[in-house]
Amino acid sequence: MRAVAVAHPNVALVKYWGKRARAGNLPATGSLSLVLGGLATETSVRFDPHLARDRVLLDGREDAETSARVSACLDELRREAGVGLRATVESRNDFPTGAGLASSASGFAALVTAGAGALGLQLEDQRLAEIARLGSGSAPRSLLGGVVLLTNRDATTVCEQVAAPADWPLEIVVAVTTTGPKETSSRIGMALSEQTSPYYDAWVETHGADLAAGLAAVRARDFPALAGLAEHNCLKMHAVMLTTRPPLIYWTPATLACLHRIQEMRRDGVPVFFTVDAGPQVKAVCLPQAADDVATALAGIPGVLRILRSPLGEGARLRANPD
Ligand code: 2P0
Repeated sequence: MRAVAVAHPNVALVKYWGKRARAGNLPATGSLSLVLGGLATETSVRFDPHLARDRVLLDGREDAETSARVSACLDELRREAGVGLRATVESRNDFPTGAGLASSASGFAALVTAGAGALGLQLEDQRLAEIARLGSGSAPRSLLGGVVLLTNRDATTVCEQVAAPADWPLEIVVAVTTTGPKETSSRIGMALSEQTSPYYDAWVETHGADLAAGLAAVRARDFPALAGLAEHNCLKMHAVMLTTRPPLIYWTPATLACLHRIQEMRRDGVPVFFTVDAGPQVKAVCLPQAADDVATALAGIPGVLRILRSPLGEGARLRANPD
């Protein structure tokens, strides 16, 4: 009753910030994302008749909030399988956790994949996406690979692959500007934005048009169109964050310096654009021929601690031969 799964974090080009309903953790909007195959989370789930409660170790540490979310996902899997067994969950990331690199997305995608595998469940994709969503609204996007569209239909989450990694080989250069966990989690930050930002309603109202434009740009492999749209959507989300009370200022000076540098490079004809999530890291999305220059330019910016590089990756999957 043990299985191990691997999943990759994802970065949204048209983002999710805010919920339609807290019950079921239903996002207010759809989103469009890239899966980062160069970064990985590996999660082992072992159901054990001797355990009185679930035990969750994230990079070797226990954390009550994450454990409660993990148990909520496992409860759904237990219900599907008709069992009451508790589980030991061990999850490791090969990249900084909780600092705006979507570790919860890859973590919960790997969790539900391993959990379903350990219980021998063959769930429909949509059901697995719903269970992953309870843990993290962005996790369903890491169940599939390449470019992924998440939409809400009634109260369900539907994910589809818009392009496989080989269809459009984009590369992502991540500039890490801090390595600690962020001060305000996405879940708390979103609730504050919904309640206090005067721009929140405009964000939701204009989101459908952004999603349609982003999708059209991906389908047409139109890099300049995607670049303009993704940067606009990112900055619009940060406008909501900045106008939240208390304000959510996720950027560092190095974050902003990277944004300026990336815009400058694009003006000079380099195929690159930025996106930034609920943290200070900058993700530069580029065509592969530009990746070396982009990595060198960002590495030279004061305050950039580390550069990570990633091609597009595959969706969550079980490890065939776990040790
Ligand atoms: C995104 N983020 O679309 C946006 C951009 C953060 C900024 O999806 O509350 O950590 O657990 O559903 O999954 C963060 O989402 O939040 C997120 P919860 P989650 O990538």
